[in-house]
Amino acid sequence: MRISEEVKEGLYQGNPVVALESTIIAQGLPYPENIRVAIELEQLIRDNGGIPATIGIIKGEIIIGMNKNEIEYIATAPSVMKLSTREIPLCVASGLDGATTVSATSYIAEKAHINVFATGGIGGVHRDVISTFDISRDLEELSERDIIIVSSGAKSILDIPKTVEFLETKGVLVVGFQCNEFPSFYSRKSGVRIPSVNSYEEVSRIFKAKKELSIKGAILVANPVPEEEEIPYETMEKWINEALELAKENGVSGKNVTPFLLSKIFELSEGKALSTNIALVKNNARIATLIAKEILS
Ligand code: PSU
Ligand code: MN
Repeated sequence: MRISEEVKEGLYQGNPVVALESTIIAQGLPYPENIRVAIELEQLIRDNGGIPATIGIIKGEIIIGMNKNEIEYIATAPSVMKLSTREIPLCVASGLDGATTVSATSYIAEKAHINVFATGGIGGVHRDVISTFDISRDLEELSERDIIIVSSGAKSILDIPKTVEFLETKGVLVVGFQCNEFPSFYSRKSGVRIPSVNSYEEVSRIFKAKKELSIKGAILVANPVPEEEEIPYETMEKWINEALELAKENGVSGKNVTPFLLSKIFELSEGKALSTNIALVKNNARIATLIAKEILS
């Protein structure tokens, strides 16, 4: 495991470090936007007074705080594994390249004593769960990690009510950042009500109370996409159903489902979904940095 000098120094000095995942770079966003966004996210965190720590694995080495070359490498290398926590040892032991999902990133971030993690959307319970049993490892992992994760909820390629129920079963605290509905990634609504928090300070107090009480499990801060970038729920529903249909026709299964659906939605929306995706991740990185600062103050 290698921690970059910047991140090491930041942690040592008690500065706000924010973890970022690499699956969004390698499998979530298309090239060349993936490189541009990864670099811009880091810059945005720095501009807000934080230290970015992009996490991923290159040739078997776990890196916390990838540099620009490493980000470019993971964005373009031909066979980058998509890693949930269980595959970390496989990737490390075989000396392979791997991009970390929410589950693997939160595991590694916690090991490095990073408290806050920003992403786009988390994995969840898939709509066809009854026949496929497909529930993302993200949910179980978050139930065991001591971290704050800022995400725009989950995509409605998933079954959002079941995802939120499962998070409750697993003991993951879900709070809406200045909202009381679990956001569905591209749109601000989903119909699922959640408690709301109004300030960074409130999130920080909850995090500290949870620690003092030794209650394990992440705090999922659900931060809706900015209004001006939102795609109406009904429009999304149409594209999602088309993408789901295509996935079925092509026999896509397992860990290929999420990346397949994402890329189809980008195509069907003629780029709108991509620009919304980028806007919301950036907004999450900013909010995560401000929360990380508050925790340390
Ligand atoms: N949702 C998105 N974009 C993403 C992902 C999810 O909108 O890039 C990625 C994240 O890394 C998440 C992973 O942790 O997909 C979940 O994959 P799966 O459904 O295979 O567990
Ligand atoms: Mn899955």
